[in-house]
Amino acid sequence: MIKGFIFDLDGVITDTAEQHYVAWKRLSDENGWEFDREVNDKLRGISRLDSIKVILDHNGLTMDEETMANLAAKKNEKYVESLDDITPDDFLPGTKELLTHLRTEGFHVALGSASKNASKVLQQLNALGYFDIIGDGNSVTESKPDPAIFLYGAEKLGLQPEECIVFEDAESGVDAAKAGGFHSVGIGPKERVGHADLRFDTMEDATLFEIKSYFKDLF
Ligand code: B16
Ligand code: MG
Repeated sequence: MIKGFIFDLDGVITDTAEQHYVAWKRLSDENGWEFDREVNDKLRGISRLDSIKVILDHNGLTMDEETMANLAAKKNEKYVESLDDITPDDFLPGTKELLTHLRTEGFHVALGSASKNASKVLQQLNALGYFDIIGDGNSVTESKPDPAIFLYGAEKLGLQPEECIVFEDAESGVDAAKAGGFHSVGIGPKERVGHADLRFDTMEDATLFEIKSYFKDLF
């Protein structure tokens, strides 16, 4: 029986990938590293520290943990500055409607994001009221594809993984949902999230009607 939903943030609730891109690009330019949108797409859903490791690896560079942490902190300063520009108009199309529908029908809802800035983003969107629990990069130490963040959300909601559907736009996020025993909905192309139980191209397609029709034996 489905009683709860756990949503990833970037790529599901709103699209902060562009702000992440601009901040990493500025840091890369300052340091003479090569960084483009293709590399940025590999950072989808992975933690800040894992992201800098991907960028350094792409440039054939290695650094000690402290230097990497300092550089990642610099990127974060740039990223956080840009979050002030997010407004309640920046929900991905369809997302607000789904969250409202879930509230009306009395489902439990949690956030399960890798971002340490998730609360700030939800605040800017005026979206905090849609969530019973905020699970973010500060809640657990293990990153996706480890299921820790989703297990945290389910536990705080008082639910078992099999009672929850996870929404994810990242390959590692769908891997994490599956590893934790959750039902999964992938948002994005088949090549990225085709391994989810159910996949939609966009959040606009992901209506509660469609979800209930697919998981009909679980509602
Ligand atoms: P921060 P999600 C992820 O968000 C982003 O997709 C990823 O690009 C970012 O590195 C990660 O959050 C950490 O974000 O630097 O703000 O802690 O998709 O898990 O909501
Ligand atoms: Mg995401």
